[in-house]
Amino acid sequence: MKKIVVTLGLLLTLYTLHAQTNAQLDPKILTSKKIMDQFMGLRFGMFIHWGPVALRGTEIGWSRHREVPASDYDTLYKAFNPTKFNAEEWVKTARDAGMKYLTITAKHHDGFCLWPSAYTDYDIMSTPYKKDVVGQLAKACKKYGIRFCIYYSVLDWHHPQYPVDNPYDTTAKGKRPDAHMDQYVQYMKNQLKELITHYDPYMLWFDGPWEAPWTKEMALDMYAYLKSVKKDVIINNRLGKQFAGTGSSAAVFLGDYDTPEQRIGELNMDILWETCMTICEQWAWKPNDQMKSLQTCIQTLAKTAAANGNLLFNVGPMPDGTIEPAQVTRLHEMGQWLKKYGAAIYNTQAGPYLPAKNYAATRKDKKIFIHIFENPGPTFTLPALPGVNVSKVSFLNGPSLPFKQNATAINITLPAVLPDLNDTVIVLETDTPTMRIPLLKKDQQ
Ligand code: H79
Repeated sequence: MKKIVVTLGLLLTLYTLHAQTNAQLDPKILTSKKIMDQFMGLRFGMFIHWGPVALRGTEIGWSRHREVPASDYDTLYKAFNPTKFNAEEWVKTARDAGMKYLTITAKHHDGFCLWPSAYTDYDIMSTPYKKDVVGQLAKACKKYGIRFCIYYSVLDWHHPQYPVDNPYDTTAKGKRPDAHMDQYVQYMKNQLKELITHYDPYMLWFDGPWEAPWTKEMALDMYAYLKSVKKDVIINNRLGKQFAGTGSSAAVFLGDYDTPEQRIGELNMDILWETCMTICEQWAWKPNDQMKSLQTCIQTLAKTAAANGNLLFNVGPMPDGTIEPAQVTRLHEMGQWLKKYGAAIYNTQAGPYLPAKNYAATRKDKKIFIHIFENPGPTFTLPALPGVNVSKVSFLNGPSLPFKQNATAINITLPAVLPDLNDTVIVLETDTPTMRIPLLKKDQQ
């Protein structure tokens, strides 16, 4: 009897989880595995947070009504004139960094639209600049073979029909005089159709579904609508009310992949994810923002790939339309590393070793790539892989290394100075396709 109750309880739990996932959608509208595999193979993309707020150097997501009074914030567009903006320069910076896709904030929480929208005047055509930023980027991406993606915020603290205008004043919530969520959702659909048909994005990156006016039903309806406009468009998991954003272990979300923010996701071979992270501290540009070291940048990318995720690495361009030279240089340095070690990042998968303190692993075909983050000394010891024979060990794109293997360990002899102080990659060549090797368990490593 007890067993039946437990089984029933388990079934109910499973059913509830199931009902909250993509299973609520017609499977016919889900993005194909082939497209998702291709996307995950890209591994590295550029996120761009930009808009008139760059004139104040404060955060695009939450400085309106806080550091910047709304009356000031909402009129910044009148002075937004990025005359040095050159879409090809940005895209070349991304390509040079080894990035394979680019995601632009077409509309962030502040409601400003970086493209000429037929549905609002709060857009780039009302600025002195008067040129289509989204369109120029889409075109440049096409020219340079970078996949073009669009960020669009569900919540919009500027639009009069969206009920919340101020996330800080709880008494103001839902009290906008012209609030009309159904009409606002129609505005979203109009704009998203406009964006899809004009710019043909590879992916839509939603954000800000957490406020009360946006419901699960609206999310499901929007998802189906977008797929009816472009069947194969990839959609992240932030249309749904429940998105993990906190880690890849949560199985409950709507969309193609999970989106841990400002941290590397957890190793997961089943749930797809992309970490979004800033190159400095703020999403939008701020003067003298603290930039991450090259070592942190490279190791972040390697640790992300070694946890089976993508990295969407963010820059916030300046109000004149250029990316800070120091950031362009840092991205270039990452690209130089990728030129030599890209085979250990692109189109790889994580494992079979689990991410460790001073190393992490990726794999492809008959190769395991060990990313070394800290010099381990003259002998580097890895646990043996049950049933796997290592036939050769070498630096990636470098000389072979002496090694010995027995039933419990692989001991590799290293020179005193490693070729790359940020992440030296060692290749283990095996007799069998490495994806057949199960992930090691914690107690095996
Ligand atoms: O676009 C970037 C951020 O602007 C956006 N997501 C990434 C990709 C984002 N918007 N909101 N959040 C992330 C969650 C932010 C919450 C907080 Fe706060 C910001 C906590 C503290 C500052 C909200 C605002 C609560 C207090 C102020």
